[in-house]
Amino acid sequence: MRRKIVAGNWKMNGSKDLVSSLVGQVRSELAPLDNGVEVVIIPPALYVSDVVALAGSQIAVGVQNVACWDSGAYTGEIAAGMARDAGCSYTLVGHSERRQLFGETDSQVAAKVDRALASGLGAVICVGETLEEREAGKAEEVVSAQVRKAVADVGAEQWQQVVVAYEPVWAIGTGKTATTEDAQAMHASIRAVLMSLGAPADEVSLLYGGSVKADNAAALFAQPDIDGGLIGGASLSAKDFVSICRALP
Ligand code: G2H
Repeated sequence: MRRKIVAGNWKMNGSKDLVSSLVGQVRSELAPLDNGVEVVIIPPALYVSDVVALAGSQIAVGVQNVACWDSGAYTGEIAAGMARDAGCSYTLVGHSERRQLFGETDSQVAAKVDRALASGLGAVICVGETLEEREAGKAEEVVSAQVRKAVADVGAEQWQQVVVAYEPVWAIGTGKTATTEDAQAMHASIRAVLMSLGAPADEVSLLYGGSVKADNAAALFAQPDIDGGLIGGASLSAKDFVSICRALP
């Protein structure tokens, strides 16, 4: 049985005020929800403890990034073990904004996955092609290579901590969404890649991300290989985020 997950990535947005208004509202509106969805809130790291304090048992908390190292002279970095210590259960790894704006490489992504899993965090590994790569017919090749490199060191007993989020770069924050058919095709291809690597691919949750909204979530989540979503902009509204959580079958 694969976990159904909706994770809200706040990116560099939010405030203490948003934490207290949004988390409380999401928590109370989710209370009667019985579709088995695992809800994760991923605020900026400075607000993790505030979200943890308000989240209750129905909402898990994550960080948006962790370091490649466990500790030491790495000013400004946050270790996976620290995120775990602060109450996080997940971290994003390799979000396209990290790859594109901060030059994060496939080998750094693999090292972060390794540190996250060793620290007991779930790693939401983000992959996705650019518009140029899609138009050149290389989307599956690019995404497959990203997946293979990111999970190269995952141990047989660690797969239950791995989640893959497919986020086509051209769909992020742009209002454009992949068609349900294209999204499903890529998710099926990612699952096939995981299977070819010897992973228990049917048990790994695959999320779609990129302009998921309250009005397009249900169609995406109805696809057989889409197990939930990674939500950016729409996760900053309690009403929209809860609607998306409810859209899972
Ligand atoms: C993709 C997504 C969340 P948005 O980055 O990671 O953001 O939903 O705003 O496109």
